[in-house]
Amino acid sequence: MKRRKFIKTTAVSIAAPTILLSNQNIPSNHNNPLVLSTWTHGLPANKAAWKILSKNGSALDAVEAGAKVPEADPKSTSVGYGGLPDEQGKVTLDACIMDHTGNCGSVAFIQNIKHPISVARKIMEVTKHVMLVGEGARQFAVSQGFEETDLLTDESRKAWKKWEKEQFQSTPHDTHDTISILAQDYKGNLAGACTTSGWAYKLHGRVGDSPIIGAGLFVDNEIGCTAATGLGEEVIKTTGSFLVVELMRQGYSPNEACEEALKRIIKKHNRNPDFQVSYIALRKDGEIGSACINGSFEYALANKKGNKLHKIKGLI
Ligand code: SD4
Repeated sequence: MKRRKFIKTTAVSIAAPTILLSNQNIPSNHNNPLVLSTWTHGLPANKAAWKILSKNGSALDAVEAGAKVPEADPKSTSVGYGGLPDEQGKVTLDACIMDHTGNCGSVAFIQNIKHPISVARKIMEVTKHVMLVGEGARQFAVSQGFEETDLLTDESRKAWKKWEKEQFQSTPHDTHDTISILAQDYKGNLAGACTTSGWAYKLHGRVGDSPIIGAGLFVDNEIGCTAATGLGEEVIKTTGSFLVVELMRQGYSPNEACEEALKRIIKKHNRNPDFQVSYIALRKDGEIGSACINGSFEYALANKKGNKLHKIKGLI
C-alpha cells in the first residue's frame, strides 16, 4: 500500500484526530468575511468590525476596531473605561491582539489608558517585544501619543465602595464581559483580539488570561483562531486557546474542540466547577464553534447575512 493511502486508511479506522496532525489541510474561506465575538457587547463590536471587513479591510483592523467599542463604553463594566476596579479601586486592564502572520502584541495591568487593544497593537508593530506590563506599558502608551484618562466612572466607584463595605465575593462568573473577537477577511486571513478589566475586585497586580497569547487568544492562519472569556486562571492553566486551535488541527470541529478543552477543566474540578469559562472558535474554512461550562453563554456572529446574537447552554 502506498504510504499516503495507508495514512488515509488508518486515519479513518483509528482515532482520526491524532493521525491528522500535520496532514490537516483546511481549505480557506475566501470572499465570505465574518466576525465572531463574546457576549451582548459583541453586537456593537461586530458592527464596527464589519464596517471594515465589508470594505475589504483586514481582519486585524476589524478586530481592533471592534474591541475599541466596549473599551470606550462605560456601560461595559468589564472592559476599558467604566470597567470595575481591583480591590484598591484601581482600574487595571489586560489586552492582546494577534494577526495572520503569527505576530502579536499584549499589554497587562495597564492603568489610565482607554484603549489597551491599540497599545497592544503598537507593541506588536513598533517594538521588538510581545508584552509590556504596568507602569512600563503606560509609559510606552504615552510615548506613542495615547492620552491618559481616569477610567473609574462614578458607577464603577459606587459598585466598588459597595463591595468594600460588604466584602462581596465575586468571580468572573458574576462579572463576565470580556470582549474577545475573531475575524476572517475577504482574503481569508484571520486575526483576533481580547480586552478586559478582568476579575472585578481582584488583588492589585492580578493578570488574567486575556493578555496571554495561547491562553486568552491564539491565531494560526493555517488552522483557525480561538478566544476565551471567563475565569482566566483556569484558561491559563490549560493554555486554553492554543489547545482549541491544536484540537482543530487534529481534526476536531470548532465546536468539538471548544468542548474538549472545557471538558479537561471540568474533569479537573470533579466534574462540578462552579465557575464559567467559554470559548469561541473560528476555523480557516469559515466554520465557527463555541462552548461554555456553566449556565449559558452568548456570542455574536456577523457575516453577509447580518449580525446576530446566539445563545448556547453550558456543558454541565
Ligand atoms: C479574566 N478572562 O481576567 C477574564 C475575565 C473574563 O468574562 O473574561 N470574564 O480572567
